[in-house]
Amino acid sequence: MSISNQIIAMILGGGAGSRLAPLTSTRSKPAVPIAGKYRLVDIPISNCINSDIHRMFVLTQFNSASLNRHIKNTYRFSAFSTAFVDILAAEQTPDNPTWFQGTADAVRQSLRHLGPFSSDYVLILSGDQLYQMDFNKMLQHHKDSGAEISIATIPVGDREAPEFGILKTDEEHYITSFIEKPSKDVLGDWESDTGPAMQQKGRNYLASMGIYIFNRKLLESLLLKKHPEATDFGKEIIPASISEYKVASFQYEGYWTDIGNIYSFFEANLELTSDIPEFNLFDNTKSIFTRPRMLPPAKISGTTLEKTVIAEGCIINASRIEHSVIGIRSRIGYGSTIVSCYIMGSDFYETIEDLSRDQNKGIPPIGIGKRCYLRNCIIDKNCRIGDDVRMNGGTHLENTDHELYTVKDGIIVVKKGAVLPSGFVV
Ligand code: ADQ
Ligand code: ADP
Repeated sequence: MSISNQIIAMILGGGAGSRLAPLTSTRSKPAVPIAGKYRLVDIPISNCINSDIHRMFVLTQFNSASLNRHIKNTYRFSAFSTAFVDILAAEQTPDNPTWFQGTADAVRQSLRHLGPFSSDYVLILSGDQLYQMDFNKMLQHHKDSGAEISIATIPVGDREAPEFGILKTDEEHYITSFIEKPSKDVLGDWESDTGPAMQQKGRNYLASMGIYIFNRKLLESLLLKKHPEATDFGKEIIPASISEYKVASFQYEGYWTDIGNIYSFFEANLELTSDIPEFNLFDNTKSIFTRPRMLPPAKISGTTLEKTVIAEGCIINASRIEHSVIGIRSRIGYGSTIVSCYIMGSDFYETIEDLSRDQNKGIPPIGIGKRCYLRNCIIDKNCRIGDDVRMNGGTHLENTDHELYTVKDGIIVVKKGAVLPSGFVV
């Protein structure tokens, strides 16, 4: 039987989304734009498609128009295939008046949608990670080792370890103990033999990547019968299962990064500008899929470009752009300098009439005006930034939430559709 008939994926699209605010204030987390032209949800979906897993549910806390539009317009499969990507938004039902309480609760409330589909296994994925992984290898390992639950794991160093579930295994790679987000003072007890290559990099702890394969019958019985009140996998279901079931660790050593907060999201986007980015968008066999938009090629004039990624449909006349990702349909005016920024771009072009109306009303057109200086910024979609605007992000700025922008960890995040008048300074 082909893999696509054996397994169904459930992608955890996000809880309240507060860690990525304000990017998540008008859209659900899976719809957040990354790398200039994709959305967060394209990563796990593309990994599934590249692994021949064609049946996917995206579990999200609220049903946003942009997520629905993106999924509907992007993942259209042939009428002769059984493939689908369905969004399951938290819904009130007579027996459950609440939102998803956590990851396990989100899966529990969505189990009834699995009902009619044949599958021996359920793959559970996080929606906020950047990686390219072949889940076939993990499934094969799961079957070969006779596991009932498998967790993908990655060696990490002591700085990151407290952010993850950390575990220990026996010689056969079965997990013998697990602790969710250990504090620094107990870390010493949690070191593992991660192999010489990883040890050399100081990566001595095995972290859960939050990627699980469950035998479907066991998942149903755990969530519905044994632990009907449990809300989380990391805090409850996994720790309670290791002594009772065969829980295997599938060790992965490729690039993987969690992009759940503004700082890691910013870093992961800008990392794409390295000479050889660790997340490889230029790989023939691991394409990241997204909506084909039929945009014109980018048009650039008079700009010095240094380590910059530019998406389709841009019109750029800036003086200098450095260490930045410039998203679809971005417009950047003469004399502007952009350093270490992620500019998401815009959803549409303004017409000549729109532009003259903007001018009459005295509001800047969509895009970035002339002679601006932007550093350490994320500019959400459809912003109107006037001329001579200066935003110099960095750790000298305190965290703040202003009507038009937010500062988090030194990064200035300009809110979607914000209008920054000429001369605006942060
Ligand atoms: P966290 O990422 O901290 O740790 P959690 O906040 O539960 O765990 O989120 C896991 C994923 O589920 C994220 O993609 C999140 O957006 C999503 N999610 C959370 N609540 C949700 C909800 N109510 N509805 C839908 N989606 C929801 C987990 C594990 C750790 C592991 C790390 C690896 O618990 O053991 O080390 O992932 O990143
Ligand atoms: P993309 O995948 O290109 O990012 P989205 O579907 O999220 O696209 O966004 C494009 C959105 O912008 C669509 O809802 C589209 O209807 C909207 N849009 C297009 N032209 C205009 C316009 N002139 N004014 C406002 N919204 C527009």
